[in-house]
Amino acid sequence: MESFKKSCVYQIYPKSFRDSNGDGIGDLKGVMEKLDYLKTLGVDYLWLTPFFLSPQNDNGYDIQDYCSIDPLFGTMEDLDRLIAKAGELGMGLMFDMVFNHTSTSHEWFQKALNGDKKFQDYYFFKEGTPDNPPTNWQSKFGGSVWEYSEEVGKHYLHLFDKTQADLNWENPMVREEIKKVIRFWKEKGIKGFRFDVINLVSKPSAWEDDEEGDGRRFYTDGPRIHEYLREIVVDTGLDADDIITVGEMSSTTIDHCIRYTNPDEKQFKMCFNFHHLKVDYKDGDKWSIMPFDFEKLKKIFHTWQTSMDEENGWNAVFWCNHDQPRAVSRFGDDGMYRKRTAKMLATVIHGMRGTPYIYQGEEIGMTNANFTHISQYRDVESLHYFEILKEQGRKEEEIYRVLRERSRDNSRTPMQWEAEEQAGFTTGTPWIGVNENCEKINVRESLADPDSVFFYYQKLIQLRKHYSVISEGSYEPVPLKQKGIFAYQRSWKKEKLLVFANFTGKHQEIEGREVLDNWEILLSNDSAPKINGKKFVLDPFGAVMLYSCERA
Ligand code: TEU
Ligand code: CA
Repeated sequence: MESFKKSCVYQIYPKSFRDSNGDGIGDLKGVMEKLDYLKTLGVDYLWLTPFFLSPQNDNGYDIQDYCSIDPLFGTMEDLDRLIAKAGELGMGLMFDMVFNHTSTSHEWFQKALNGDKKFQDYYFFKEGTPDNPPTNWQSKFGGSVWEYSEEVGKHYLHLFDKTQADLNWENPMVREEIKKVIRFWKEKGIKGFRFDVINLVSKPSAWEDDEEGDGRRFYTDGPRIHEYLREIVVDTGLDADDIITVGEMSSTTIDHCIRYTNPDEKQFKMCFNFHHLKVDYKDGDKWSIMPFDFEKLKKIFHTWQTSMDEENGWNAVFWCNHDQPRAVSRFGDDGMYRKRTAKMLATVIHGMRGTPYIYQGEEIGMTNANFTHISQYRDVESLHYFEILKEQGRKEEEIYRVLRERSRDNSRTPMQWEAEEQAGFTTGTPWIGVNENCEKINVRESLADPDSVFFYYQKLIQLRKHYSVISEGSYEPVPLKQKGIFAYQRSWKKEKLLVFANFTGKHQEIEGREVLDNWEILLSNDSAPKINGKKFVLDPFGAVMLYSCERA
């Protein structure tokens, strides 16, 4: 297995990837069927979002039993076979560890409800009357973070859905339970672990109202977070070189992420942050839309890339996941220039310092869902916000527009394998609708076209393995006077890499680097720009990667 700096991770949302038995729900055997496809793409790790026993209120992020497989997805035998087959093909599996909360159907929570004090201490049960919750904090999915339990006569904390109760990490017994789960999967040969909203697990000692916000400032990157993470990682041996770990960090800061990922801290190998994916939130609100702010996007990338570089931190770099709208629809043109946009965005991410992540369907340029009616949506967050926005008095038409842009279901429509009805995802009725554009956008078409988005990703993955300047190089922004161009330089020993990406639908002339004619074009997303001395022209949504190596 390659080091994580040369690796690429592919994210699978099993429910929407491939259904092997026609019940409309993707499953582990379905993943198994597509391993050769993933091998052809060239990725090193397969991150599977949770397929553990769960009531599926949040599509598996509400876990009832961490060590068994939900029958919806298959059996432990299916999983063993998948681990073995992926291993033979040189791909490791990455499992999704959801330790901020459990489902309220988890045995621990059920025992707590039955009055068992030991298990009540696994969660946060706080005094309060039904109408008077302990604090005014707001859940990430809308509404209060507190739910009153008649059985216990207290409120319990849930930062997400009310069926996702937050675990009390202050309790050492909880941390031991978590270590047991990690050891269980590690012994099965799992080489990768993703930790869901892991920077939210250290809660404050005092519970107070937040007069400025939704409460996140009290529990995000909380007081004992670094101590907890180090303890979990060291005690389970996740700091070993052959293990890859990534923390999902919600509303975090660069300083914390440096600590989360600097090897001296013995925490994670890398982390996700989401600041670059909020540049189209009007006034920071996910449910108010505006065109994305390119200058802000550029600044965020440049700042994170340089700071993590300077302090020996490491980023997971990405545009897409199962919580985000599709990047081609969001940051470019998903009509006429769809393929070019997809490749341009890929160039930006895959040239960066960090480990790139690809979300299923991104490699064929899949777009947003374009749902038009609430009955098509499945996500608990979208369903909640549909009601909340209505209560706020927003017009239905506007709410639909917001959901079309912001719903997490945009990325959860079935993977498009074929042009046929149901996109080759299932022979039955899919649990969520297939995008109508599967006729045009699908894997079969991509594999038949040597110029496809798929083969472009394949190339980018190979380049990272081949060129140390991509996997190891330092990062420096390239300032340009043109608007809408994202540019940076990577440097490693005698090698240099320059990346230019045009986020606009116009031709743009790039000028000013004297040495340009000594550069070789490694890759470009359309017709290669002709470099004329110090100048060249980038096509609409064009991107180019240039390479130079000083010879002694
Ligand atoms: O998501 C964390 C998270 O806070 C966001 O991505 C969230 O979905 C969004 O900001 C709400 O606007 C993780 C998982 O990736 C997500 O699928 C789960 O729903 C969530 O944790 C709870 O486990
Ligand atoms: Ca199935």
